[in-house]
Amino acid sequence: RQLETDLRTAIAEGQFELHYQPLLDMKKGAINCFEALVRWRHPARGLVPPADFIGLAEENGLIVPIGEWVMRQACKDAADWPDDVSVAVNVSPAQLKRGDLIAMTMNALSAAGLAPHRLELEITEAVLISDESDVRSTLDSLTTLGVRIAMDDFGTGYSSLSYLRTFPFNKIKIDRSFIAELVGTSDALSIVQATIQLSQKLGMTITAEGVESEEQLAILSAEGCTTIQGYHISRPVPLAEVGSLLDFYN
Ligand code: G
Ligand code: G
Ligand code: MN
Ligand code: NA
Repeated sequence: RQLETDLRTAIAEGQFELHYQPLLDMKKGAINCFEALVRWRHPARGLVPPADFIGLAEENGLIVPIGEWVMRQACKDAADWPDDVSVAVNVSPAQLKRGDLIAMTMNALSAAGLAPHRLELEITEAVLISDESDVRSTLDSLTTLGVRIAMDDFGTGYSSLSYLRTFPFNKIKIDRSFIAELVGTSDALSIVQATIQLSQKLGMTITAEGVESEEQLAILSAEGCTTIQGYHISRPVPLAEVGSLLDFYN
Protein backbone atom coordinates (compact mmCIF):
# COMPACT_ATOMS: atom_id res chain seq x y z
CA ARG A 1 0.00 0.00 0.00
CA GLN A 2 2.68 2.42 1.07
CA LEU A 3 4.68 1.53 -2.00
CA GLU A 4 1.70 2.25 -4.24
CA THR A 5 1.13 5.64 -2.58
CA ASP A 6 4.82 6.43 -2.96
CA LEU A 7 4.68 5.37 -6.60
CA ARG A 8 1.85 7.83 -7.29
CA THR A 9 3.88 10.58 -5.65
CA ALA A 10 6.90 9.56 -7.71
CA ILE A 11 4.92 10.02 -10.94
CA ALA A 12 3.52 13.38 -9.83
CA GLU A 13 6.89 14.66 -8.67
CA GLY A 14 9.09 13.20 -11.38
CA GLN A 15 11.28 10.94 -9.24
CA PHE A 16 12.24 8.58 -12.07
CA GLU A 17 15.43 8.59 -14.06
CA LEU A 18 16.79 6.57 -16.93
CA HIS A 19 20.04 4.69 -17.05
CA TYR A 20 21.41 3.48 -20.35
CA GLN A 21 23.19 0.26 -21.23
CA PRO A 22 25.05 0.08 -24.56
CA LEU A 23 24.65 -2.58 -27.27
CA LEU A 24 27.88 -3.15 -29.17
CA ASP A 25 28.06 -3.97 -32.87
CA MET A 26 30.79 -6.64 -32.96
CA LYS A 27 31.90 -6.04 -36.54
CA LYS A 28 32.29 -2.29 -36.19
CA GLY A 29 33.35 -2.41 -32.56
CA ALA A 30 30.94 0.47 -32.09
CA ILE A 31 27.84 1.13 -29.98
CA ASN A 32 24.71 1.06 -32.12
CA CYS A 33 22.05 1.37 -29.41
CA PHE A 34 21.45 2.13 -25.73
CA GLU A 35 18.71 0.33 -23.76
CA ALA A 36 16.81 2.65 -21.41
CA LEU A 37 16.34 1.16 -17.94
CA VAL A 38 14.21 3.05 -15.44
CA ARG A 39 15.24 3.74 -11.84
CA TRP A 40 13.26 5.37 -9.07
CA ARG A 41 15.07 8.01 -7.01
CA HIS A 42 13.08 7.48 -3.79
CA PRO A 43 13.52 10.33 -1.27
CA ALA A 44 14.12 7.93 1.64
CA ARG A 45 15.18 4.63 0.07
CA GLY A 46 17.61 5.92 -2.52
CA LEU A 47 17.80 4.42 -5.99
CA VAL A 48 15.15 1.70 -6.33
CA PRO A 49 15.71 -0.86 -9.12
CA PRO A 50 12.85 -1.68 -11.52
CA ALA A 51 12.57 -5.23 -10.19
CA ASP A 52 11.19 -3.68 -6.97
CA PHE A 53 8.38 -1.66 -8.54
CA ILE A 54 7.66 -2.61 -12.20
CA GLY A 55 5.67 -5.69 -11.14
CA LEU A 56 3.43 -3.63 -8.82
CA ALA A 57 3.11 -0.89 -11.45
CA GLU A 58 1.94 -3.51 -13.95
CA GLU A 59 -0.69 -4.79 -11.53
CA ASN A 60 -2.14 -1.39 -10.60
CA GLY A 61 -1.87 0.19 -14.03
CA LEU A 62 0.70 2.81 -13.02
CA ILE A 63 3.03 1.30 -15.60
CA VAL A 64 1.07 3.27 -18.21
CA PRO A 65 2.05 6.79 -16.99
CA ILE A 66 5.52 5.53 -15.99
CA GLY A 67 5.99 3.92 -19.41
CA GLU A 68 4.87 7.09 -21.14
CA TRP A 69 7.40 9.14 -19.19
CA VAL A 70 10.12 6.59 -20.07
CA MET A 71 9.26 6.71 -23.78
CA ARG A 72 9.21 10.52 -23.94
CA GLN A 73 12.42 10.90 -21.95
CA ALA A 74 14.29 8.18 -23.88
CA CYS A 75 13.34 9.75 -27.24
CA LYS A 76 14.38 13.20 -26.00
CA ASP A 77 17.74 11.89 -24.74
CA ALA A 78 18.44 9.92 -27.94
CA ALA A 79 17.77 12.94 -30.14
CA ASP A 80 21.10 14.36 -28.87
CA TRP A 81 23.08 11.24 -29.82
CA PRO A 82 24.72 10.52 -33.20
CA ASP A 83 22.30 9.45 -35.95
CA ASP A 84 23.66 5.90 -36.06
CA VAL A 85 22.87 5.29 -32.38
CA SER A 86 19.35 4.13 -31.45
CA VAL A 87 17.49 3.86 -28.18
CA ALA A 88 15.65 0.75 -26.95
CA VAL A 89 12.64 1.05 -24.64
CA ASN A 90 11.04 -1.83 -22.74
CA VAL A 91 7.28 -2.00 -23.29
CA SER A 92 5.25 -3.96 -20.76
CA PRO A 93 2.23 -6.09 -21.62
CA ALA A 94 -0.21 -3.61 -20.02
CA GLN A 95 1.05 -0.84 -22.30
CA LEU A 96 0.86 -2.99 -25.39
CA LYS A 97 -2.71 -4.03 -24.69
CA ARG A 98 -3.96 -0.47 -24.52
CA GLY A 99 -5.17 1.09 -27.73
CA ASP A 100 -3.08 4.24 -27.45
CA LEU A 101 0.48 2.91 -27.67
CA ILE A 102 0.78 3.99 -31.31
CA ALA A 103 -0.39 7.56 -30.67
CA MET A 104 1.77 7.78 -27.55
CA THR A 105 4.82 6.61 -29.49
CA MET A 106 4.19 9.04 -32.36
CA ASN A 107 3.83 11.90 -29.88
CA ALA A 108 7.06 11.00 -28.10
CA LEU A 109 8.94 10.79 -31.40
CA SER A 110 7.65 14.09 -32.74
CA ALA A 111 8.08 15.96 -29.44
CA ALA A 112 11.72 14.83 -29.43
CA GLY A 113 12.31 15.23 -33.16
CA LEU A 114 13.62 11.65 -33.27
CA ALA A 115 13.46 9.61 -36.50
CA PRO A 116 11.25 6.52 -35.92
CA HIS A 117 13.94 4.07 -37.08
CA ARG A 118 16.08 5.19 -34.10
CA LEU A 119 13.52 3.83 -31.63
CA GLU A 120 13.39 0.13 -30.81
CA LEU A 121 10.65 -1.33 -28.62
CA GLU A 122 11.49 -4.44 -26.57
CA ILE A 123 8.59 -6.83 -26.10
CA THR A 124 8.67 -9.96 -23.94
CA GLU A 125 7.20 -13.18 -25.23
CA ALA A 126 4.60 -13.42 -22.47
CA VAL A 127 2.52 -10.64 -24.01
CA LEU A 128 2.11 -12.44 -27.30
CA ILE A 129 -0.01 -15.24 -25.91
CA SER A 130 -3.18 -13.30 -25.25
CA ASP A 131 -5.05 -10.95 -27.60
CA GLU A 132 -2.96 -12.13 -30.47
CA SER A 133 -4.64 -10.19 -33.25
CA ASP A 134 -4.81 -6.86 -31.36
CA VAL A 135 -1.17 -7.05 -30.37
CA ARG A 136 -0.20 -7.99 -33.89
CA SER A 137 -2.01 -5.07 -35.48
CA THR A 138 -0.42 -2.68 -32.96
CA LEU A 139 3.05 -4.03 -33.75
CA ASP A 140 2.29 -3.91 -37.49
CA SER A 141 1.30 -0.24 -37.22
CA LEU A 142 4.44 0.60 -35.27
CA THR A 143 6.52 -1.18 -37.93
CA THR A 144 4.77 0.83 -40.63
CA LEU A 145 5.78 3.98 -38.76
CA GLY A 146 9.40 2.82 -39.00
CA VAL A 147 9.82 1.89 -35.33
CA ARG A 148 11.82 -1.30 -34.77
CA ILE A 149 10.58 -4.22 -32.65
CA ALA A 150 12.77 -6.59 -30.62
CA MET A 151 11.79 -9.81 -28.89
CA ASP A 152 13.30 -9.50 -25.41
CA ASP A 153 14.48 -12.38 -23.19
CA PHE A 154 14.14 -14.89 -26.04
CA GLY A 155 14.09 -18.50 -24.94
CA THR A 156 12.46 -17.94 -21.55
CA GLY A 157 8.78 -17.86 -20.74
CA TYR A 158 6.46 -19.31 -23.29
CA SER A 159 8.70 -19.35 -26.30
CA SER A 160 6.95 -20.32 -29.41
CA LEU A 161 8.79 -20.19 -32.67
CA SER A 162 5.54 -19.33 -34.38
CA TYR A 163 5.64 -15.88 -32.75
CA LEU A 164 8.66 -15.07 -34.87
CA ARG A 165 6.53 -15.68 -37.93
CA THR A 166 3.32 -14.06 -36.70
CA PHE A 167 4.76 -10.82 -35.31
CA PRO A 168 6.98 -8.31 -37.12
CA PHE A 169 10.23 -8.61 -35.16
CA ASN A 170 13.41 -6.94 -36.41
CA LYS A 171 15.58 -8.38 -33.64
CA ILE A 172 15.90 -11.30 -31.23
CA LYS A 173 17.55 -10.72 -27.84
CA ILE A 174 18.83 -14.05 -26.49
CA ASP A 175 18.12 -14.24 -22.77
CA ARG A 176 21.11 -13.91 -20.51
CA SER A 177 20.49 -17.28 -18.84
CA PHE A 178 21.80 -18.98 -22.02
CA ILE A 179 24.85 -16.71 -22.14
CA ALA A 180 25.61 -17.46 -18.48
CA GLU A 181 25.85 -21.17 -19.28
CA LEU A 182 27.69 -20.74 -22.56
CA VAL A 183 31.15 -21.61 -21.29
CA GLY A 184 31.43 -25.31 -20.56
CA THR A 185 27.87 -26.49 -21.27
CA SER A 186 27.18 -27.75 -24.73
CA ASP A 187 23.38 -27.47 -24.42
CA ALA A 188 23.42 -23.71 -23.99
CA LEU A 189 25.88 -23.41 -26.87
CA SER A 190 23.59 -25.45 -29.14
CA ILE A 191 20.62 -23.26 -28.29
CA VAL A 192 22.59 -20.10 -28.90
CA GLN A 193 23.91 -21.44 -32.23
CA ALA A 194 20.43 -22.41 -33.35
CA THR A 195 18.99 -19.03 -32.34
CA ILE A 196 21.70 -17.16 -34.24
CA GLN A 197 21.05 -19.26 -37.35
CA LEU A 198 17.32 -18.75 -36.98
CA SER A 199 17.75 -14.97 -36.81
CA GLN A 200 19.91 -15.04 -39.94
CA LYS A 201 17.43 -17.12 -41.89
CA LEU A 202 14.53 -14.90 -40.83
CA GLY A 203 16.44 -11.72 -41.68
CA MET A 204 16.45 -10.46 -38.10
CA THR A 205 19.34 -9.01 -36.16
CA ILE A 206 20.44 -10.67 -32.94
CA THR A 207 21.70 -9.45 -29.58
CA ALA A 208 23.20 -11.61 -26.85
CA GLU A 209 22.27 -10.26 -23.41
CA GLY A 210 24.24 -10.56 -20.19
CA VAL A 211 27.71 -10.93 -21.72
CA GLU A 212 30.04 -10.76 -18.73
CA SER A 213 33.34 -12.22 -19.93
CA GLU A 214 35.85 -12.18 -22.75
CA GLU A 215 35.33 -15.94 -23.09
CA GLN A 216 31.61 -15.54 -23.74
CA LEU A 217 32.32 -12.74 -26.18
CA ALA A 218 34.80 -14.90 -28.12
CA ILE A 219 32.30 -17.76 -28.47
CA LEU A 220 29.51 -15.42 -29.57
CA SER A 221 31.78 -13.74 -32.08
CA ALA A 222 32.86 -17.11 -33.53
CA GLU A 223 29.20 -18.14 -33.87
CA GLY A 224 28.33 -15.01 -35.82
CA CYS A 225 26.42 -13.08 -33.18
CA THR A 226 26.31 -9.48 -34.43
CA THR A 227 25.51 -7.48 -31.28
CA ILE A 228 26.31 -7.95 -27.61
CA GLN A 229 25.13 -6.33 -24.40
CA GLY A 230 26.27 -6.92 -20.82
CA TYR A 231 28.53 -5.94 -17.97
CA HIS A 232 31.59 -6.91 -20.03
CA ILE A 233 30.90 -3.86 -22.21
CA SER A 234 29.25 -1.67 -19.59
CA ARG A 235 26.70 -1.66 -16.81
CA PRO A 236 23.71 0.64 -17.29
CA VAL A 237 25.01 4.20 -16.75
CA PRO A 238 23.37 7.57 -16.07
CA LEU A 239 22.71 9.74 -19.14
CA ALA A 240 25.69 11.94 -18.27
CA GLU A 241 28.04 8.99 -18.94
CA VAL A 242 26.66 8.09 -22.38
CA GLY A 243 28.97 10.60 -24.05
CA SER A 244 32.14 9.09 -22.63
CA LEU A 245 31.06 5.56 -23.69
CA LEU A 246 30.54 6.90 -27.22
CA ASP A 247 33.91 8.65 -27.12
CA PHE A 248 35.56 5.39 -26.11
CA TYR A 249 33.87 2.97 -28.54
CA ASN A 250 32.65 4.99 -31.51
O1 G B 1 17.76 -2.42 -14.97
P1 G B 1 17.48 -3.80 -14.44
O2 G B 1 18.49 -4.77 -14.89
O3 G B 1 17.38 -3.86 -12.95
O4 G B 1 16.03 -4.18 -15.02
C1 G B 1 15.25 -5.19 -14.47
C2 G B 1 14.01 -5.43 -15.29
O5 G B 1 13.19 -4.26 -15.35
C3 G B 1 14.30 -5.85 -16.72
O6 G B 1 13.50 -6.99 -17.01
C4 G B 1 13.84 -4.69 -17.54
O7 G B 1 13.31 -5.13 -18.77
C5 G B 1 12.77 -4.06 -16.66
N1 G B 1 12.68 -2.63 -16.98
C6 G B 1 13.64 -1.70 -16.83
N2 G B 1 13.21 -0.50 -17.26
C7 G B 1 11.93 -0.68 -17.70
C8 G B 1 10.94 0.19 -18.26
O8 G B 1 11.15 1.38 -18.50
N3 G B 1 9.73 -0.36 -18.57
C9 G B 1 9.46 -1.67 -18.35
N4 G B 1 8.25 -2.12 -18.67
N5 G B 1 10.37 -2.52 -17.82
C10 G B 1 11.58 -2.04 -17.51
O1 G C 1 14.69 -8.00 -19.23
P1 G C 1 15.74 -7.08 -19.74
O2 G C 1 16.60 -7.73 -20.75
O3 G C 1 15.24 -5.76 -20.21
O4 G C 1 16.69 -6.81 -18.50
C1 G C 1 17.75 -5.95 -18.49
C2 G C 1 18.36 -6.22 -17.15
O5 G C 1 19.52 -7.04 -17.27
C3 G C 1 18.78 -4.98 -16.43
O6 G C 1 18.36 -5.10 -15.10
C4 G C 1 20.29 -5.03 -16.47
O7 G C 1 20.86 -4.41 -15.34
C5 G C 1 20.55 -6.53 -16.47
N1 G C 1 21.84 -6.84 -17.06
C6 G C 1 22.40 -6.22 -18.11
N2 G C 1 23.62 -6.78 -18.39
C7 G C 1 23.81 -7.76 -17.51
C8 G C 1 24.89 -8.69 -17.30
O8 G C 1 25.90 -8.73 -17.99
N3 G C 1 24.72 -9.58 -16.29
C9 G C 1 23.62 -9.59 -15.50
N4 G C 1 23.57 -10.49 -14.53
N5 G C 1 22.59 -8.73 -15.67
C10 G C 1 22.68 -7.82 -16.67
MN1 MN D 1 15.18 -5.38 -22.25
NA1 NA E 1 16.18 -9.11 -21.72
